[in-house]
Amino acid sequence: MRIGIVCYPTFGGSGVVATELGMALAHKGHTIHFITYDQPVRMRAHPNVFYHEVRVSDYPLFDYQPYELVLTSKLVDVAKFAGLDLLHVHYAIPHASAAWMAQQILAAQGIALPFITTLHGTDITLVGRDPSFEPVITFSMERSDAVTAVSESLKRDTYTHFPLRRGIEVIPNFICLQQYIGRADESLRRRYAPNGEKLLVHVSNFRPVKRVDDVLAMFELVSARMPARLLLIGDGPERQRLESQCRQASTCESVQFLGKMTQPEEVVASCDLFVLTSETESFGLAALEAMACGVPVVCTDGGGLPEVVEHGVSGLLNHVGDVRALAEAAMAILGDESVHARYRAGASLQARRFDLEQVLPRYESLYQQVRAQVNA
Ligand code: GMT
Repeated sequence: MRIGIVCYPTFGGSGVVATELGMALAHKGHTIHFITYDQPVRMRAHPNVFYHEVRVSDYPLFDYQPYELVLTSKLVDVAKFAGLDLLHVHYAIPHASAAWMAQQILAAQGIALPFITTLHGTDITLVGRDPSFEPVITFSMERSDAVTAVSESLKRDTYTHFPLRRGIEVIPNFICLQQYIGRADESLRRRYAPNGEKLLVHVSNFRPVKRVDDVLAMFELVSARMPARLLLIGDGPERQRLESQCRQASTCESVQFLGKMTQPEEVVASCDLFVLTSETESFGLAALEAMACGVPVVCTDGGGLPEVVEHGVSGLLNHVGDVRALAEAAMAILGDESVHARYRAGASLQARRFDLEQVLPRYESLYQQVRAQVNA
C-alpha cells in the first residue's frame, strides 16, 4: 500500500511511534510518505520511504502562520501525485481536521482518500478537551474512517471528554524489541556512577504533566538512604527551572541533565531503575522502552501506565504525587540484588507483549479494512 503518515517530527512519543511504524511498514514492502514540518527524528533512509516538508511562508499579515492549511494542501498534493491509498494521522490536533479537509478537496476531484486518526494522549486529555479545540476534534474524529487509541485508558478518556458516538479501536504502542536487547554498557555505567552508585533515570519532555519535581524529590529521599545518582534525559519548558532548583539542592552533585537524545536507550539500558512521575500518561512509551532494556520502572498509576507496567512484576506503581511511596518503591527494588534481578527479568518479559511483531499486523489489518470500505 502507499501510505501517508502525518505526525509531529520531534522527540515526543507520538512522533516516535508514527515514525517507527512507518519504517516497519516500509521494511514490509509498503511505500511510506512522511508529511510534516521537519524530518522525523527517527526516520532512516530506505528506498520505500519519502519525506515531504510542510513549509509555511512567513507572510507579514499573519500573526499566526496557518500551518493546518499548508499541511492540507501538501496532503492533497502528495495524495494525488504519489497515489496514496490512505492517510494515517498521529495526534488529533491539527492533523485529523487537516486530513478531513484534504479528503473533501480530493473527493471533489473524484479521488477517494480514507484517513485513520490515532489518538496519543494530550490531544485528548489536555489540549483537545479545551473548548477552543473540542468541536473541531469531535467532528474530525467522528469523520475519520477509523480511530485508534494507544490504550484502554485513553479510549475511556476520549468518551469521557468528547460527545463521540463512533467506535475506537485500541492498538497499543510497540517497540522493536531487537533494538533494545543487550544494550547495557559497563563503561558507560562507570562514567555516570563511578563509585558503583545505583543509577536512576527519567526521560521526558519536561512539561508540567510529567511532574519532574517529584522525580527530584523522590531522588532526594532515595539518595539519603543509599549511594545513588540520577540522570535526566530530554528537554522542555520546565528544564531550566528544575536545573536551577537542583543547583541549590544537597543532591546537586548526584544529578545530571543530559538533554535531548535520539537514542536514549543507549543510556537507559545501563541504569538500574526508570522513574516516571506523570500526572497522567496515556501509555508511557518511555517506560516501555526502559522495560525492553530490562530496566524496571517506578511510576505513578495515572492513565494507561498500569496497562504497560505490571505492579510487582516489571515495576511498582504509586499514586500521583506520593513522593514518599515512590521513594520507598525505588528502595524496595534497588535495596536487594535478588529482588532487583527479579524485576529486571519481569520488565524484559513484559516488554515482549508490546513487540512490533505483535502490533504491526493489527495496523495492517485496519488499513485493509478501511481500504475495503472505500472500494465497497
Ligand atoms: O506528552 C508527551 O509525552 C508527548 C506525547 C506525544 O504526543 O508525543 O506523548 C503521548 O503519546 C505517547 C505515544 O503514544 C504516549 O506514550 C504518552 O504517554 C503520551 N503522553 C501523555 O499522555 C502525557
